[in-house]
Amino acid sequence: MLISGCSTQEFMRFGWPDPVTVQGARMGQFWTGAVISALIIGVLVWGLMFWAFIAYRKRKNSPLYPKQTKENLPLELIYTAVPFLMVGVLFYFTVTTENFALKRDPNPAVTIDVTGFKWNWDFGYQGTTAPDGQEVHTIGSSTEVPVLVLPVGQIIQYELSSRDVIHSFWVIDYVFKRDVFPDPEPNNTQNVIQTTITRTGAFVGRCAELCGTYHSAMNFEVRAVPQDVYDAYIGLRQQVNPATNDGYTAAEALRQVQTQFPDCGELCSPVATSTYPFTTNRQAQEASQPIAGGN
Ligand SMILES: [Cu+2]
Repeated sequence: MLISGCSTQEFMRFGWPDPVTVQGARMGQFWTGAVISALIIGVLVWGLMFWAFIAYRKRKNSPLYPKQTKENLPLELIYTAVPFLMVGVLFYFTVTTENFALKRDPNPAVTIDVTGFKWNWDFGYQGTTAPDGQEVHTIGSSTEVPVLVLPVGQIIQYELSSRDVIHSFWVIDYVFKRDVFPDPEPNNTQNVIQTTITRTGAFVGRCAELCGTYHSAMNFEVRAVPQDVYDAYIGLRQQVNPATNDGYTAAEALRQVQTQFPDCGELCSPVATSTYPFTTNRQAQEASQPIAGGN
């Protein structure tokens, strides 16, 4: 265990992924606390067990049956009260962590309309106007993974809805997912979530609710960039691209941003870098990837 090469920071996460959001970090603290408390209780229980095994082991002159005892009121009260106390403490931290992760600020910096459909995602930036008069949209297709460009350090609101069946919005590095319903807010479900991303990067997102044939193709990417890069990107998306005489697509805008911010590099890649489109043509897929040993 000691030489397996974990850093202390990694070790103290006890398998929790390195979070990229404020909410994920808070949930990670709860996880670490819960594991440490469980280990303390575990050591206590194991200790008592092994002490009993050794102290009361069978000896040469042991009686056939150990002395039978019954009814110890103080002891019974303690072993009823202590588990209640432990459940209570876990319950308290569960509720406060949940409240923190689901807290909604009334004034998010960016609000995204997330629409799941069979079988991709459509991301609309509220409060923006593309040259066609509509909200700026990034829509995925079977050949292009949609890249959702977002600023770091800001409160981002996601308003989730579906055009057809139930999907699930899951960015793995957020350590959080939420189902996406065709009819928002039925049965008191809350289809609005917020996150604050703490570092730049490309984070893969997936649909986490089996929704049909090409469910596995519903990949997307969150591209968390510095505020000035985001401002340049969203500014371009609202302009006409002189090269095409049409609004800038997400890829065209990213390529343009890459020239404005030479340091941005891979972070401003016009295509997704954390995942890739799936081949949806089954025959072509079989032809290009013959199954080993099969025919
Ligand atoms: Cu789906």
